[in-house]
Amino acid sequence: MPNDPVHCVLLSRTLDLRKYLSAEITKLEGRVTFVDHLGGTDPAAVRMAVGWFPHADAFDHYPNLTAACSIGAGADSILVCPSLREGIHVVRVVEPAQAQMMSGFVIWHAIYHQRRFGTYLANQRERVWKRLGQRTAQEVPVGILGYGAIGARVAADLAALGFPVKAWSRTAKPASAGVTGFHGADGLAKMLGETEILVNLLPLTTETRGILKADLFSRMQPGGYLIHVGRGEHLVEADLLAALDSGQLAGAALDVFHVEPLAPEHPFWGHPNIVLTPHDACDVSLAATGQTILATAEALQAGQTPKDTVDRTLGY
Ligand code: NDP
Ligand code: OXD
Repeated sequence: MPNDPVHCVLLSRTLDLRKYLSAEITKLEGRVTFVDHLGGTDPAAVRMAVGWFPHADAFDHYPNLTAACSIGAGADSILVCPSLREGIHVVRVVEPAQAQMMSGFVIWHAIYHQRRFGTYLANQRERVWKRLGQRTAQEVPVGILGYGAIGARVAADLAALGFPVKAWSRTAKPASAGVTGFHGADGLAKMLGETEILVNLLPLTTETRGILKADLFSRMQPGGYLIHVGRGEHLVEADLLAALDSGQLAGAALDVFHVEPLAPEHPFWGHPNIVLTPHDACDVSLAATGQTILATAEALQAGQTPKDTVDRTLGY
């Protein structure tokens, strides 16, 4: 006997999820029934949600909801929702293809810094013919904050290109080719002292909010470069501007911001040493999101904990 479709409510105050997920909603018909928030469906029939920045009281409306899927790798936009009660499984999307795309994005910025493309672009605008000198990848040490699904791929790819790579995680990791692992506060201090390019791939949690600040920048090698693709709230924006002004950092690549979209008057836009992108390093594919939603619905029907459920006590 096939199971009845699982009712899944779409919860977002920033995105039209019905439009965003339309192809997957059609594909999953018969297995998952998608309903709109406060759209007239019996709230007691709703078993799960798919969400991205849900309204503050969203979960209060659905007494039998036991799982909420993010549409991204990070689940922080759901975890911070005040109405998310105990016992709701929060699920994120883990997709190797996203890790590969993120890696390409980080590599581009690492080489931009190593080969001084920012200066070449500025010189071109002024018609200046000037050779700037060359450094091999081996001369440019990289530190990665976050050695998880994405950080591990980025670390391995940068190491394969010849960069000396160090990666920092919460728990100790086994040694792996070309990448030295660090963990804990001492590990971070040690890694930073040997880091010129710092890549942020941490999840946003109570422990990591505001981690990119003056003290951290001051412990990196002078003239360093920040590649920030985690979450906007990891960064103390004024501290970044001060580190760029003092030359402690030579530049920064920023993909995520406290407030998105970034306000037109924000100083980051016009800064000569910042390259910014609109939270576009790499989305998970819609197909992967659809698979996560379906797998979560099937787990609920089987009475199991969904795959890729985050640890709510750790916040990722
Ligand atoms: P994972 O959960 O797989 O990895 C997280 C890593 O961070 C783990 O290595 C974990 O350590 C480490 N970590 C967490 N907390 C701490 C801490 N307090 N101290 C030290 N290390 C810590 O996440 P993903 O790799 O899949 O994604 C990382 C983040 O990247 C996402 O949460 C999201 O914010 C961001 N992202 C941004 C995108 C963009 O377009 N800009 C796209 C996709 C993701 P341990 O291994 O010990 O658990
Ligand atoms: C994600 C993102 O978390 O796109 O996947 O930021």
